[in-house]
Amino acid sequence: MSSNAFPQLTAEEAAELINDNDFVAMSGFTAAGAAKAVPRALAKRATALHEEGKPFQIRVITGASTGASLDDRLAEADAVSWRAPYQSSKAMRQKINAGKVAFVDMHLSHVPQSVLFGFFGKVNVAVIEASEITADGKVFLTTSIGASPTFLKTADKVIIELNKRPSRRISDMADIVIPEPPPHRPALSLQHPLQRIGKTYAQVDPSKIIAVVETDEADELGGFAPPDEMSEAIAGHVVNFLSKELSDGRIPPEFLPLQSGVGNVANAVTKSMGDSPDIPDFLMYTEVLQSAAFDLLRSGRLRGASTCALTLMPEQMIELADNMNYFANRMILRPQEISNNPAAVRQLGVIALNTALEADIYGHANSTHVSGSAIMNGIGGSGDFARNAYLSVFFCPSIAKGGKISTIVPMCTHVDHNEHSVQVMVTEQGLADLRGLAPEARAERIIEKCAHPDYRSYLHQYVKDSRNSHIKHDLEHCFDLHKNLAKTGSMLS
Ligand code: 0RQ
Repeated sequence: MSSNAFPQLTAEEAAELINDNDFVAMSGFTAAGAAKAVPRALAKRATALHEEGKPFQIRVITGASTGASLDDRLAEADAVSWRAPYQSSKAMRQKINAGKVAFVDMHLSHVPQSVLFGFFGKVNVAVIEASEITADGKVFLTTSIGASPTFLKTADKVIIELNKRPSRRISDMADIVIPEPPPHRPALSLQHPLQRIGKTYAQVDPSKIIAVVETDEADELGGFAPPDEMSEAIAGHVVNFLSKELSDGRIPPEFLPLQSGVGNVANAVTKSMGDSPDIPDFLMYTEVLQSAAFDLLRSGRLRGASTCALTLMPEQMIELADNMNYFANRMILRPQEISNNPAAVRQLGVIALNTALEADIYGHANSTHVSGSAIMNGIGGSGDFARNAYLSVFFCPSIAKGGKISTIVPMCTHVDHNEHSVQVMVTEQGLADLRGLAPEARAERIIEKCAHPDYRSYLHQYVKDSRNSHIKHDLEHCFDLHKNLAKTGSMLS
């Protein structure tokens, strides 16, 4: 599996090769395929150095979020000064919101090109998980591709975590290509989600490899909660809407590929799509393949999926490895500049299904910042898909924190997806189809269909009291619900 051409080091020895203030690019797109042993050792090293009163912090870029060994351990050790493009770690989030880590929240499709052109400076070291490396520099990646091909190409030095746990055959699903840089970039030729346009491996200049660290570890994935009443209600509205679009001819009879975001509601929606007799067998063109989609692949309801990462349960990983001939024909793992490529999303007619933290009565959506300030995870790939989708759907529960928060508000405190990119808004209360509606009609529909009944009269009154214009707002009062929440812990008090 490993080539003896490269220095075989322990994780601790490899961590010694990374210097204070280095810019370090690590593999990982969700916890799938994330570097594990080296960041854990780096965290220990940082703690030891800090105890001696010595500085040690690195700047970290990854494909997307990662597992506990990377973001949690490094954040807890105060070992990170700068982080991009996305994270979902409680410890990292706390450091960011305390102003101790500078965090750059980015569209995931932009990451490889930004690194390739040095927008953030030179990558000193890449730490990449792989299942095999050959003497001539072919790197077979594991459960995600992310931005690893570009990190391998651009980094000065490379450390490979050679993980023997994931099946080596996972890379049969990989389809890796780094598009030519602009202005000579050819049009992306993807006529079908399962079309192959690349190779099964990434390439590295073998002379850059300073260490190979052997590991045997599963991805550090959390579980999914089984669908509850709320997520089933949201899923029900989405499925009814899409089946009506299909029967009315606004979705072609063979259906369109789906993108589904992260989390339990997204998982429940995917499951309900599979359960519905009104939805034909379908395809996915997505960035994260979660457990419900894997079940649908097995049953055949999902005809195939293009993704950037496999966010699967450990038992599903075993099943995948045992049935690789079946799954390898139905799944493609792509780098994030292809899985999230705006041109591909537009060309294939992807239906984008993403989650918001809050939405306003005119249809802007906030996916990232609680009350406009505290980061949750980041925009991730939601913007890549929402802006370019055939149909862009956002959902969230109508209330949070037991009703103290309405997720439908007069004005979003932070906008990730503006009204032009949000065509359908859904909560457990109902679905607001916003297509063709001018602002006042959008407000009426969102309040009636999506807002929780406890907040509807407040929101109607807000519109009524607002200054008459194309978009009716009252700049003195548009954040009153948020101000109440900050003062009293509840929006309506
Ligand atoms: O708080 O954790 O204390 O209970 O926020 O809320 O409802 O569990 O939401 O886990 O589905 O995540 C938008 C964050 C939703 C996610 C977001 C509180 C709520 C709870 C979490 P607790 P839920 P989910 C592909 C696509 C952006 C990236 C993306 C996300 C916690 O989906 O990160 O889409 N999306 N990527 O109580 C204050 C509000 C709130 C609120 C909820 N309005 N105000 N708190 N909460 N609404 C993947 C990738 O890109 C890799």
